[in-house]
Amino acid sequence: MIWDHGKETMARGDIVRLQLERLRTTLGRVAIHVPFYRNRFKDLGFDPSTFESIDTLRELPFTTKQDLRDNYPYGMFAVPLREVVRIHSSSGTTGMATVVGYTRRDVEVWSNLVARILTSAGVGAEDVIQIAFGYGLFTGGFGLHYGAEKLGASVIPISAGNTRRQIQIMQDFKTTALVCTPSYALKMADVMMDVGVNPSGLSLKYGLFGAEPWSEKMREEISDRLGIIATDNYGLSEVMGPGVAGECQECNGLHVNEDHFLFEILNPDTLEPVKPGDVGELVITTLTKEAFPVIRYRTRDLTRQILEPCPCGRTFARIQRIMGRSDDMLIIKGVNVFPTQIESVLFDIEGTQPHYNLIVERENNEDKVTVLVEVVESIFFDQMKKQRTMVDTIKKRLASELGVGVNVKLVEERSLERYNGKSSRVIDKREL
Ligand code: DLL
Repeated sequence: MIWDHGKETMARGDIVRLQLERLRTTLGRVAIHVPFYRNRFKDLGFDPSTFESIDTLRELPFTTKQDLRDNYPYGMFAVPLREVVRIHSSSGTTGMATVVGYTRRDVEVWSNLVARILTSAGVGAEDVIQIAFGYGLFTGGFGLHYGAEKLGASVIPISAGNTRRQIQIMQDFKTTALVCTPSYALKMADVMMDVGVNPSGLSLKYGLFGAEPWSEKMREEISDRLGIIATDNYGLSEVMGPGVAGECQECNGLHVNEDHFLFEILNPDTLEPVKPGDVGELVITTLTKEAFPVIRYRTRDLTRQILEPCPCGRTFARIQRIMGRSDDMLIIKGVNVFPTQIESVLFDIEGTQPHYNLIVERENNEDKVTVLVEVVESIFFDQMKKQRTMVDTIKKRLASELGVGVNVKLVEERSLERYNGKSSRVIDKREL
């Protein structure tokens, strides 16, 4: 099923034409209504009414999180507050939060885009969707909620936390689709085991997970343990929230809603486009947002475009799952490492649990990483020799996969923190 067949299967030429038309309108609107953009355009001598080709966008400057902070709270809004019907805020995990607004039409578009993502993940009007994202300033709860209602599904707005109750409700209300962060899904699987609930006795069929980076191995783990099709969906508050991109049931990359967002993938150092298919930073321009349009917003998220057409029939370009944020990248002896790469290796080693922390310290101007990984009881309480063999195995596998060595420490099952929302597995002890 495709939610918006007319749009989601458009021919490339039509997509580009629509993008150009919408881009021209957006540039014109921000030039009139947002002093930040008006001044920038003036300094550049750029007149949006002469905008003829999408390539020209590259001549415009980026919008960064700092720009949004400098204009806190409402300086980047393109409409008066009278027209704003909703306000959300980014999670502020990397500093001061930013504030975003939506007009009634923005909320309508948002709901439709999330309905697309739910549909592409296999969910329909007959489904019972348990939304275990936080409701509040975070866009996850309300974003998915409005999309699920638009779809006509039965929505359980349970929000995050109180895991035993989540499981009880899942049983009683016969939830068919679970929506939360991947780390929370894993926690639910653990708690199900604790309380003796067998996931195969539940009605769950689908899991839509997002809001944080996760690996392919983690997808396998969640799918196997909960017996569901687990799909990835991506978004960010500054651009809209969830609904920017989502996977179809091919589970091989996320379709970007290209009729509403123009994406570029750039080399984060040179800020030039990468070669098609190469990894780079995602930069997004909104094409239809009324209250909070952004031009060339630097997401800091790293991904690559998947160039092959998707068998599902959707023509919107696909991006690979987000590897991580450029700010989360560790540089160990000059080698770039993402936490999700470490996760993939750990998930593959028998005896480890899919729970880990990375402690990052700085020694002689280099990052030093210690991986704390939970191991099953039988290993943790076993003789030293077995433990040492396990540490060696993990170290070797990590070294061969990452191309650089890290320290490894085994910890007892269930000793590391579990997360209801976005996980924070990196414990940064560097004084930068
Ligand atoms: O996390 C929006 C969202 C809610 C997306 C629910 C999907 C589902 P923020 O709190 O502003 O918004 O955080 C945005 O989270 O720049 C990425 O670094 C990360 N992120 C979001 N989705 C994914 C994903 C929401 N599927 C930031 N994979 C983004 C990896 C993700 N990282």
